[in-house]
Amino acid sequence: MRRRFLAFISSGFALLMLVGLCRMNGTEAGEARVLNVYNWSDYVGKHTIRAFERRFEVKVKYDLFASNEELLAKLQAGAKGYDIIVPSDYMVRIMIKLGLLAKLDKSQLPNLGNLDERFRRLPYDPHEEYAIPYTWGTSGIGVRTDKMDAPVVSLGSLFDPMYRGKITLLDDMRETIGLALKFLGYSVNTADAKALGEAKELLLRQKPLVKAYTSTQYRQMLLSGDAWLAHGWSGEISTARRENPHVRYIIPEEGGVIFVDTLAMPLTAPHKDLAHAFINFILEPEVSADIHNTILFGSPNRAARPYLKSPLTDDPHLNPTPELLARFEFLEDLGQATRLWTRVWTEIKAR
Ligand code: N2P
Repeated sequence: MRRRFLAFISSGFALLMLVGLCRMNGTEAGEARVLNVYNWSDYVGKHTIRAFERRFEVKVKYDLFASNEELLAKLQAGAKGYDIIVPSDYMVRIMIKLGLLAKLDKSQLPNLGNLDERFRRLPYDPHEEYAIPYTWGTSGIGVRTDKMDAPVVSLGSLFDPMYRGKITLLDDMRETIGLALKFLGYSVNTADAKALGEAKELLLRQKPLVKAYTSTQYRQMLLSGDAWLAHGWSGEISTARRENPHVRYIIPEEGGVIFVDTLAMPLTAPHKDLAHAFINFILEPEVSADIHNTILFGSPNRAARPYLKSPLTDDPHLNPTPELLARFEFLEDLGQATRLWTRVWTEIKAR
């Protein structure tokens, strides 16, 4: 009995020693088993997360945001658990300015060379210190072609009383005020109070036609027929076409917003080594191609190109000509004008 007890005690002791050793070996052994990813919805490949978990024997925890402003607010409110976040170009610049991002250790990112040169050292992060391009895309219009008498070519359709109750707009200050500005012939980055006033009036007049301001439901609403015209993002709308060929993503003749979304690490990321492993994994050609063939947003990865398939490779609205691209603008940090924009947006949403 006593011997059994001693054996029990000593095996317990051995266990405690082991746990202690793991702890002493750095938090890694004990904690690095989890990677916390904060991403947009439907923004990863079918197999990406499972494949990463298996290869690195870790668990990925996944959380979703629906706009860059939501992501920023979350970090500013002190959220500390995230290892990987996915801010767009202009938001990377803002986050760098606010000191919210950690510098990347490029020695842990040997696959960086797979990126297309055109996506290296972009203006929002000129030394490629903080953010690695993940996708690119545009915002335009999702159309239920079977409900239209004529092809939709202009943003004007979103303001047409004929489609009352069948229109959705993104629940996104920059995108939706940007859309109104574009329609009026202004820049999506204007700080001009008069231009913003006109955009506000236009959006308020349009409001009775709008079924919903949503960045997450419009795909489903197009499919169900609750929406016939949806302001939304290129890849996301294009994926709806797989389920219903009457759904089509179109680039309006006025142009719109073009973006590069990135993988970045908050300064407070608890598992930075694992975060690097994740970014490097995503940069692998076949992993990357699986993501893009799934979500239908553009790929910045040159080495993945041979694995990309239709419609990503041949849909003209996912591969706009340089002439069409010239009508698109990247969003910029609005600086001081952010407050004016926020006020306008609050008024539009509140009324
Ligand atoms: C996809 C969201 C697209 C991100 N669900 C736009 N920056």
